[in-house]
Amino acid sequence: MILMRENTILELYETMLRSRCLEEAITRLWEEGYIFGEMHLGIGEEAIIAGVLSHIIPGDAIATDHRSTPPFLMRGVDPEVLLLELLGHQKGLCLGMGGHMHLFNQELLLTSSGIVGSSGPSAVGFALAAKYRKTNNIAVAFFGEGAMNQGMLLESLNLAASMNLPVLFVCKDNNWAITTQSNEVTGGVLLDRVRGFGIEAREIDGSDVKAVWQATKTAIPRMRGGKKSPYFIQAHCTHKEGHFLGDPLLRFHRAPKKEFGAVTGPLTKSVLHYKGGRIDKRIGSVAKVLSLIAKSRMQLSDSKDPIKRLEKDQKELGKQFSQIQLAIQSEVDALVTGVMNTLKQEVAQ
Ligand SMILES: Cc1ncc(C[n+]2csc(CCOP(=O)(O)OP(=O)(O)O)c2C)c(N)n1
Ligand SMILES: [Mg+2]
Repeated sequence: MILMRENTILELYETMLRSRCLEEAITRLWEEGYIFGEMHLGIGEEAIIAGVLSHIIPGDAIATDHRSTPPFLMRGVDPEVLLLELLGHQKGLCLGMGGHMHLFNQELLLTSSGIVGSSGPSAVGFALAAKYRKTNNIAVAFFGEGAMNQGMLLESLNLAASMNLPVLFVCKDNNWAITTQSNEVTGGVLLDRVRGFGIEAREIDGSDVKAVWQATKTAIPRMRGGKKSPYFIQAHCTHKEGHFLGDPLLRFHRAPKKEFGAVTGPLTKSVLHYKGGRIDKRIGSVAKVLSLIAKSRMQLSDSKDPIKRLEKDQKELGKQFSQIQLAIQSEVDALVTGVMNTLKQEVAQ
């Protein structure tokens, strides 16, 4: 194990917390109706993004999925420009047309897409360019475990292996793909699948930022070296907001009385409807929905929260953590107030 300096731990904490506070502010803006459409947050995966990106150097490329706010923020995109993008403003990162999912930054070689699995081909392209240009840069692909069943991601693993491309594949495994539990739709063992391509792979606890930092610190120098080769990390995590903000599975746990009728009404109707499948099948489906709601509860637990985990693991840094909390919260508050005031003035003009 490589020794971690106290400063590194504090920097990782600050990076994760800035992302968390910004996404909590985004949650409020979404709830107030300022941000339109579905909103997928990276709350719960901050340790994976922070731990990996802390080893990135200029010229490295990052391709990410629909949970793009943490990687874009942590890679150095101005948070104001990022927030304006989510608000659909023309001064946003992609002129307000990309939303939170379809983003690009040429200077930082940073891209995101809502097409599940597409970070694989993007990262392979970036890595091929780095290889042709004979730089020591790498490309990182972030994706969920659901994407591991997408053909294009498997093709990317194959190409990266056969062409010796320096791609770090980072699978953020929360075991859910929207409302599907991934172990129900995934054959075999993911690491075995990856090793079948001849790619070195390891599994870590993605809620432990120190574990992610260590794993990446070990993997990346080998990828930058003479023998370019891909590497795969499977990092387990939990999304505390479920698939997206307002996730119906979690809404039930948060306000059971209020949601009871909203859930049971349509389910009862679907069982009693005069048309449809056999009654035993219908009852089976209802039981499956109810069991999914019950299982989704575990996502609400704090036990896999990477920020709380670091606070618990490094109790001796409590004082410094508190100072960082105060500073980051006021930084994000000032950012959001400033942006919203500017927008309100623009609307009033
Ligand atoms: C090619 C494609 N198929 C389906 C979808 C719909 N979709 C959006 S997110 C998602 C689940 C992705 O699961 P995972 O990759 O595990 O990421 P997570 O949301 O769990 O972080 C699906 C199926 C899509 N956006 N793109
Ligand atoms: Mg998933």
